[in-house]
Amino acid sequence: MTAFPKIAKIQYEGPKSKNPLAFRWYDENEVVEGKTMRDHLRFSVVYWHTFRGTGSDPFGAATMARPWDDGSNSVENAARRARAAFEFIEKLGAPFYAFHDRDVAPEGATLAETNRNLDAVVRVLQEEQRRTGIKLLWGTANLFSHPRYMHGAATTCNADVFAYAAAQVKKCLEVTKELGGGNYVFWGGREGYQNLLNTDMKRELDHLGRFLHMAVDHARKIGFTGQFLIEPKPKEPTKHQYDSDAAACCNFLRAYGLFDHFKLNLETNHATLAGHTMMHELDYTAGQGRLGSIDANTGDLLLGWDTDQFPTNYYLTAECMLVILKYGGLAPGGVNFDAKVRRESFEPIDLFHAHIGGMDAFARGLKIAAEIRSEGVLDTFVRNRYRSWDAGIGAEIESGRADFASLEQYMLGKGEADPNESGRQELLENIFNRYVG
Ligand code: XLS
Ligand code: NI
Ligand code: NI
Repeated sequence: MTAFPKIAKIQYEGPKSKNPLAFRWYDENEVVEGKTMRDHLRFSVVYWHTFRGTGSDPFGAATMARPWDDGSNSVENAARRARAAFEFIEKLGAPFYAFHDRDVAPEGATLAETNRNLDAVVRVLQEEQRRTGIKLLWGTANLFSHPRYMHGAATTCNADVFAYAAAQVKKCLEVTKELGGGNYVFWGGREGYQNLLNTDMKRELDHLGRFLHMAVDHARKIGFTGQFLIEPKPKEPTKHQYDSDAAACCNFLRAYGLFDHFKLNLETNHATLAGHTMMHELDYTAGQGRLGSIDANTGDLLLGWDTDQFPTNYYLTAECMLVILKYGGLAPGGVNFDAKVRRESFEPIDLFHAHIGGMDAFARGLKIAAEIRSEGVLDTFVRNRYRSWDAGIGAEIESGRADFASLEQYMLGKGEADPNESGRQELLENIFNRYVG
């Protein structure tokens, strides 16, 4: 049985191609800045949207046509779906995938039964990984769908639910290790609050810190050496998510002694929900030495929630790649398409169109960013803009040799600061356009 009988392996055909089932920019073997596109971008397909997304929304039922999926909760159906997923990822030519424990295998009546279901599907995943060479970018536990998690998981008011979540993450960590996952992600799920009148925020944050320390300890115990990642998001499903943005995550990690154990998995639509650009979140995080991986998607300017659309905008991808290249890449992280097709795009072929578009947009962004870097116009401008710090008073301040008194002395002698120069924003935007156009 094949899930996508009419589709052959997607090939690179170059920018002039009009074939909707070919890459125009993503040539996995093309070398950019000394590395292949495949190694720069490390594309990953998400299991949850791509193979579990039904197209249902608060106003209507499922729309997706997925002929390989009988809609049942059986382990057999889960196994068949896993094989379809690997056929898709293989034909697409993405080297990685990512999953939540509960989207690969069905929840059972008890934790033990659920774990058995997961083990059964993990065997299929293992087989398919071996057959195709596709690797697991990251695993994660779904600690938000089941009603038991209504008040959160690590930050719930119900200690039993915390214990359940711990058991679930323990198992998911072990499975991620078994499958050779390079990373393990914690997205905050329902870790946050709807109303402070019923919430002990300090206690909840302390519990989250405790939970993540337990995860670090268990990873050490079982010899899991993958990278732990936290994924910031400011709202949805709760009004205020604790991991609201990159800065909040870094502060939380520092406050709870977890900074060295975690990096961040940044998602474009989460950045914009937080009132930031993705470039801001990337630049801030990388500057803190905490850039781990990205969830590639985009939001809609007119909608205020996580619409998780596929990225197609070259400006966005070029901005992302500029920061990623500047800080030396994402490995062992990658570019993970945490994105879903619209509910009106219900045919299996739409999954190909969506991913091909996203991969091409990032490949194009990579090339634009590399060209900008090779010509160095922006770098030169920025370096020159800060030249007052390279010598004289600036160097004294940066090296810690200056204090308020010495700076007062300096300024009393000089009388007035050196004049400012133009920031040239419009010129730089025009220069950026030269590369994108
Ligand atoms: C939800 C998150 C989620 C994580 C994985 O908004 O993006 O999909 O990436 O739990
Ligand atoms: Ni995500
Ligand atoms: Ni998201």
